[in-house]
Amino acid sequence: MNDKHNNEKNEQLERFRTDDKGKKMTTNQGLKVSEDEFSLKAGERGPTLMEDFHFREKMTHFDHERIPERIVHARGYGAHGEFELYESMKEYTKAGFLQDPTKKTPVFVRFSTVAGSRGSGELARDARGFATKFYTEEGNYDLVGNNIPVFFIQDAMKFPDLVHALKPEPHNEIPQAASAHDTFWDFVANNQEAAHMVMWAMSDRAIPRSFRMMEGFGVHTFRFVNHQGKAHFVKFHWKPVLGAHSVVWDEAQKINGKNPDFHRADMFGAIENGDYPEYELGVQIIDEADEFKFDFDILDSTKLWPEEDVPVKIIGKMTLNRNVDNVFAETEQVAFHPGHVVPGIDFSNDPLLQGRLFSYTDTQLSRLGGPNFHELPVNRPVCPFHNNQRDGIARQTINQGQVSYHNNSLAENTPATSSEEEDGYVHYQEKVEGRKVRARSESFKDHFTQATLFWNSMSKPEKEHIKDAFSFELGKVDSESVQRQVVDMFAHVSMDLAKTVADALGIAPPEHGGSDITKTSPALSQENTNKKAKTRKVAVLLGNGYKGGEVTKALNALKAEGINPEIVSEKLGKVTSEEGTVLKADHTFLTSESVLFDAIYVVGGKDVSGKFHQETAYFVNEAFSHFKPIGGTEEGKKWLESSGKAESVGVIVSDDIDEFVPGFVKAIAAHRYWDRQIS
Ligand code: HDD
Repeated sequence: MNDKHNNEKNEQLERFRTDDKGKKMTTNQGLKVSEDEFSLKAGERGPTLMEDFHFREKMTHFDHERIPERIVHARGYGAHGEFELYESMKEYTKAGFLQDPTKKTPVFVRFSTVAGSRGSGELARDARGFATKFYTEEGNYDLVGNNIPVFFIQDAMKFPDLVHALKPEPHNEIPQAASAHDTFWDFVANNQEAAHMVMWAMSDRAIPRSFRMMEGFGVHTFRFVNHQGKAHFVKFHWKPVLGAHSVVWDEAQKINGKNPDFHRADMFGAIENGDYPEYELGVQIIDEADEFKFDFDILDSTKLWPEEDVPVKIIGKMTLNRNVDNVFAETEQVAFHPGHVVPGIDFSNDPLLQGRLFSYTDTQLSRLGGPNFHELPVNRPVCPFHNNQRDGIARQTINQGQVSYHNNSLAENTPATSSEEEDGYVHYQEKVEGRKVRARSESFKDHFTQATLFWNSMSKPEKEHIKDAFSFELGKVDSESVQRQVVDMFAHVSMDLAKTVADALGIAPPEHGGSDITKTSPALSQENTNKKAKTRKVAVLLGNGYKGGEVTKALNALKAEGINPEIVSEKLGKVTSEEGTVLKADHTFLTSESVLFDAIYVVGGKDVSGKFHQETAYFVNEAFSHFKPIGGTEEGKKWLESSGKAESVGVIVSDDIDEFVPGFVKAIAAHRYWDRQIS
């Protein structure tokens, strides 16, 4: 039993785990196998025989190992953990898992990119899925969100169109995991409600440094309902304790080549290391009476509630502390659904949410092959479940008894329904009236105010990154008409943005546009996030002939701050100091690159080759151009001084380790030095 961080869910999963190591091989029927290398043949060089049941079983199973990948969010990474509440939320909701701060709730989280296939590079410019399954005592509650608080469209009716436009183009299946192509931007220009989310997608948010360093949002407006039946509108937020951080676009593209598994490797390593990723759960709450108090419609998923207007109340923390045992069984087969709710959490009339309530079960039917996917270990609730649903493909439960209908007398009308007092789920009795119409509400028609709010809230470097992102993406679009339409559209967000992009594309600047929105929301800028050095990865460029005592002292001091230094040298194995002591290289210049690290510590050594110098120059120059902190002692310090970099911001050099380490740790926590100039 994997008893680290045990809880109800882990105990349940334990019943399904099996370890084949050390066991005798059998067929699926339990028959011991005598030979597993050669098929049964009529003579050594003869034809294979039909009666070879072992071959047939082995091959048949293999032939059917794959299931359809998710239509969106195919590339994902899952982990187990738990959620603890800071304070009871009973004033707002009767949800059992939000009542008692001493109670911990097991969770499973799956992070994902949206557009790419199952094996695609993880550093795509894309939204990230952030889906959480809370295994509560009242049933599973799924918060199926993204790392962006708004969405491209307002009505689920358009979701297939959006996804068709975003996915690789159908005539040549190009490009993989990228929005930089004609159909996506054609969709954007002709469905202008996308303006706000596109601003986010072109921002640093779409290239996170780590799943551990990104926010999560439930996006839609939901309802909290308390024991007295009083409802409030609510939006959910996950705030990463390490802060929200990103890489730069050039780096993202290189990481995709050097290590397309970068995000999962980062997550897996952090959890195995005991650096458990933590996210605080926040809620924004609006009284029902205030529904119409805002200059946007709270049912519109292309709008956020500025945190300065509706503060985020932090109510608990989720810690991810256990990697899965088997990616297919858990991460691939987990089935999320925004409609998996518990008493005390209800829906709003957001038309995007309402459509999602249909789509998620429907997709599991083809993906997981039938209606019994709730029986898969990862999907089972930790509380018992009883009803009259029966049979279907791959049914595992053996329902006893004669009766499978309601009402009945033969089983005393059980399984019985529960009243509201007995915690039966009762839908919030919102009064609804209106004509049946297919229309967009007048209150959903402003597509640009919040897009400009987002733009206004960005720091200067963040704005530069957005301009570059638009210029990159539209630079990959073949149709000049589409480029023109997009530039004209975003002129309504910012003339500065639109003109810069037009210039980069070599097309005429927009003639009309501009915005008179001046409001900002500082919470939207990643400049204002938590900044910590803990868990950051530092490449230590080390060659033979370094000062052993000094380097060991520096490495230990960095580790004491929770930083992970990894030694990069010319070869794997021993790197010998001038005193003859030895450190082990974790990587070579061939197997690693600066883009895989948060910071570089250059030490060098007295006995290094010309090639070492050349490789170091490449490593450091690249990290420098990605605005990363760089440290140098010994030969490294000299090299940084002679190359002119030592004077730049975020470059820390010293001969005194006691002085060097605190300065370097501070620089690592700062993450990036955007205003760096080559001196
Ligand atoms: Fe969705 C998967 C998040 C709109 C239909 N969605 C999926 C996943 C996430 C989201 C995180 C992956 C879950 C996992 O890890 O298994 N989706 C969102 C958010 C949305 C959103 C935050 C807007 C606020 N989605 C949305 C709409 C529809 C769908 C409007 C259709 C009406 N989404 C799906 C789906 C998927 C899915 C096709 C594919 C795999 C799955 O459901 O299980 O049903």
